[in-house]
Amino acid sequence: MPDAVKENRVIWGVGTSRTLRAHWMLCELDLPYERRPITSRSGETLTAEYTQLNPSQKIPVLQDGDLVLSESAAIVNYLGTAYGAARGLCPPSSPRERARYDQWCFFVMMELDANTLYVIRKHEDLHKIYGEAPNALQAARDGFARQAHATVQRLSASAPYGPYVLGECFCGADILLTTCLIGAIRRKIELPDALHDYLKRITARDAYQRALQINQPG
Ligand SMILES: N[C@@H](CCC(=O)N[C@@H](CS)C(=O)NCC(=O)O)C(=O)O
Repeated sequence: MPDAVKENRVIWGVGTSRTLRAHWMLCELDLPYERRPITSRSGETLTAEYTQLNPSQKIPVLQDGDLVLSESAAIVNYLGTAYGAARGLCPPSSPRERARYDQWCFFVMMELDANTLYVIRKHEDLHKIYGEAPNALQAARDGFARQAHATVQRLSASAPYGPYVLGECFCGADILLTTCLIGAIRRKIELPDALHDYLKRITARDAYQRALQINQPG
């Protein structure tokens, strides 16, 4: 029996930056899992079976034994907490370090994803559903660029400085940040040089390269 079936670990969803986060963390951890390659806007998230797993009808979802988890950041952090100790991928446990880690996660998910990239996706790619909204679109693009500069300041304020968001150790928050920066480049938002340097270091990781392949639809 394959390890993934034995361990009953499944990721639902491929093809988006949010599904990439879950596959990437599993690749970092070298954990076996089964991949259910459903895609967004295909109707596959609307079935009764899937809605039971995630009432929001969105990807990704992780099943780990009897645990069912949605929200890409929660999946990344759960996997790191549950399985990351040996690889230094556990979020920090001291209250202050954990607070700094959470600050990165919430900052990225709100300011670089929900408030900006997701608004751009809605009113650019999905304008037939969400409507044309040129002012909202421009504000989201400008907002991302502004928060990208804030990211550089946050990175340089992190002690010790780099190469990762918490300093010397790669962590789940780097996965969240990287997927948003790649999304911004795809949408032709200019990024400061420091973020291109950051991306060069992170995207050279073998686990990232493997996850990119696994996250391909099909
Ligand atoms: N906050 C959620 C957002 C998930 C999300 O928006 N997923 C999109 C694809 S990137 C989706 O499943 N859309 C399907 C749909 O709306 O039909 C997360 O980070 O996991």
